Amino acid sequence: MTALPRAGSSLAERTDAALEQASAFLTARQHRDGWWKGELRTNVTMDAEDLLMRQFLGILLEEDLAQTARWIRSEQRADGTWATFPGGPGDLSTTVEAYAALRLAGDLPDAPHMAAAAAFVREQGGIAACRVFTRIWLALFGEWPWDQLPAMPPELVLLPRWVPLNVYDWACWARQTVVPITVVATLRPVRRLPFALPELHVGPRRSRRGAGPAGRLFGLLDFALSWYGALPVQPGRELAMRRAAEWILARQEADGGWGGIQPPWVYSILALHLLGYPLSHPALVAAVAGLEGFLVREQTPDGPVRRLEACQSPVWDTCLAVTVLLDAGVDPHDEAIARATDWLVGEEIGVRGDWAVRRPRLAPGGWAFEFANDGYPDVDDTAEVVLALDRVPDRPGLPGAIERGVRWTVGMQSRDGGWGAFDADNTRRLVEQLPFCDFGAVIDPPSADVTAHVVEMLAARGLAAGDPCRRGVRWLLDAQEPDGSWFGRWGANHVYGTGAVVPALVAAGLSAASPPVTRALGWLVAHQNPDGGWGEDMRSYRDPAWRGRGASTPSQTAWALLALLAADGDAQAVERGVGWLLDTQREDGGWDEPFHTGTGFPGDFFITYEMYRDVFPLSALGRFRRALG
Ligand code: R04
Repeated sequence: MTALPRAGSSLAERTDAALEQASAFLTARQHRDGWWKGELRTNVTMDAEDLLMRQFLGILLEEDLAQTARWIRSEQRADGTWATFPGGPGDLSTTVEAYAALRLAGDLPDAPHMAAAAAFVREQGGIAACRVFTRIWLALFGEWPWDQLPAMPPELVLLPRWVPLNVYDWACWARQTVVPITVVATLRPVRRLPFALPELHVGPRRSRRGAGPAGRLFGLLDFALSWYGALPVQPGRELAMRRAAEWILARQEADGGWGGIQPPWVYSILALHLLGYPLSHPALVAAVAGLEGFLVREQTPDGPVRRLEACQSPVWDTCLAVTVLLDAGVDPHDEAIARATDWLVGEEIGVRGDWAVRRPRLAPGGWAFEFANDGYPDVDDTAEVVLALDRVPDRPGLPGAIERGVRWTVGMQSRDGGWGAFDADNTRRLVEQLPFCDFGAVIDPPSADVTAHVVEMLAARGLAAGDPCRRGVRWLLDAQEPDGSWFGRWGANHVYGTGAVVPALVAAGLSAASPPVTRALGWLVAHQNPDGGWGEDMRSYRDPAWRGRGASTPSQTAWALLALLAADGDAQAVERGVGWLLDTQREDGGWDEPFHTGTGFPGDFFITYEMYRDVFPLSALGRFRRALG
C-alpha cells in the first residue's frame, strides 16, 4: 500500500488515504469462505449463565470456570458492580448473576470485590428485586422459591393462534425463550450449590412492573394458575409438556442451537434435560457442542479468558462490508466481493419458519442474521443483503435470490405499513403486561430503522412508486419525533434511527428540501459534538435528556454523516464530522469504539457489534469523497 499524505494535505487527499487504509483493513478481515464476522459483545449475564447452566447439568469444567470467572472479574467496575453497557450504571440483576458465578469459582464473600458487589445488591433490594430471569437462575439452585415467580404455564403452547397471548403473539425471541422456560418452571428443579447466598437477600419481595391496566387481571390469573399447578391431577398438563418438547425439538437448528441466540439455547437445553432426555441424546449433544462455536477465547496478561457471544452476526456483517467497500470505491469485480456474493447467495433461506404463521401464503426467501437460523430470517438482514447484492456483478443464483428476497420482504409488511424485524403484525401490547415480562422487548412491532432499510431497498430496486414503498414512506413520516429525529430500535438511538431514515426517504424520492428531511438534518446538526463527531448514550432509552448526547463514536458519527450526505446537508457540519473520523482513525486503518452502539432491547439489552466501528465510517467517507467529486 502506498503511503498517502495525511495531515497538512487537502481534505480530499486525506479522505483518499483513509479510504484506502480502511478498505485494506476490512478486506484483510474477510474469512476465506467469503464472510465477515465481528465479535458480538453484550454483558456478563451471558457468561454467568453459561457457568450456572453447566453447574446445573454437572458438566462444568475447572478450566472453563477459571477462564470465564477471570473474564467476569475483568468486567467488574471500581464500585463493585457490573453494568449492561460500558460506562452505564450498575445493574442489579447483572451484578447478582456475576456474583453467583464468581462464588461458583471460589471467590469468597469477604473478598473486597465480592463484598462491594453484595453491598450494592442489598442496597438495590436484593435478589427479590431482580428480574424474573435472574430469579429463575437462583430458583434452579434453591436460592429463590419457585412459588415466588410469576406463573409460567406450559399450556401456553396449546393456545390457538387466535387466542390473545398465544406464543405467536410474542416476539420470536421471547417465544423461543418462554416455551422452554414454562417446562423448567413447571418441573421446578432444585440442585443445591455448595454454598448459599444469604448476603444477597434483604426483606420481603418488592413488586416491580405489572401495574399496567391488565396488572390486576394477570394477578388473578397468576393465582388461579398456581392453584392449578398445585392440584394432584392436572388435566392437560402432560399434553402441554409433550407439545412443548415437540415444539422445541422441531426448532433446533443445524448448529445445535435455537434461534441463533443464547437465551432460547440454554433454556431449551435445560428443558429437554429436565424432561428426561439424557445429555447423550443427539439433540443435547449437538446443543451443548454447538455452544462451543459461540465461545471467544483470548489471552490476556492475567491469563486466558473465555466469554460467550449472545448471538453471531456473519450475514449482517458481510452485507454491510460489501456495501461499504463499494461505497469506498472498491471495484465491484474485486475477488473479495465475488466471494462474499457467493457466500450470501448460499445463505438464502428456502424454508418456512414461524413467520409463516402470520403470512401463510407467502413464499420463502430472505436471510437471517446468523450462520444457522433457518426458522427466523429477518426483514432487516434481507433488506440490507438485497441492497448489497443489488450493486454487485452477476453471479450464479444471484438474480433469483434477490427477487425472492424482495418478494418475501414485501409480503412481511405489517398492516400499518411498517416493517418489524422477524414477523408481520406482531403488535399485541397485552403481552407486555404479563408479570413474567419484566425484561426487554417481548413484541416485534414495526420500527423506523427496519422500515427505512426496506424503503431504501425497494427504492434501489426501482419500486419506490409501488404501493408497499409508498405506505412505508407514509409510516416513516408518521413516526418522526416532534424534535425531527427517529427512534432507533436496533441501534443507539435517535442518531441510528435518523441516520437510517433520511437516506431512505431521499432514495424514495423525497426532496432534500422537504420539511421532514430538513427538520431531521436540523436535529443532527444541533446534536453534533464540539469535537465534530456524534454520540448517543444508552441512557437515552430511559431519559430523554440523553437523546443525541454522548461521547463521539465512529459508528454514530458515520450514521449522522450518512444522513447529512444523502440530503446534501450543512457542508460545515459534514466537514467537521469527516474531520473527526480522519483524526481518530488508527494507523492500521481501523477505529476504536469502547461503547455499545447496537441495541438488543431498548433500555434493557445492548450490543457491541465489533465491526460497526470499521464499516460505517468507510461508507460515510466513501460517500463524502464521491460528493466532493
Ligand atoms: C442490527 C440488526 C438487527 N436485525 C437482526 C437482529 C439480530 C439480533 O437480534 C437479537 C439479538 C439478541 N441477542 N440476545 C437476544 C436477542 C434478540 C434478538 C435476547 C433474546 C431473548 C432474551 C434476551 C436476549 F432479536 Br430473553 C444477542 C433485526
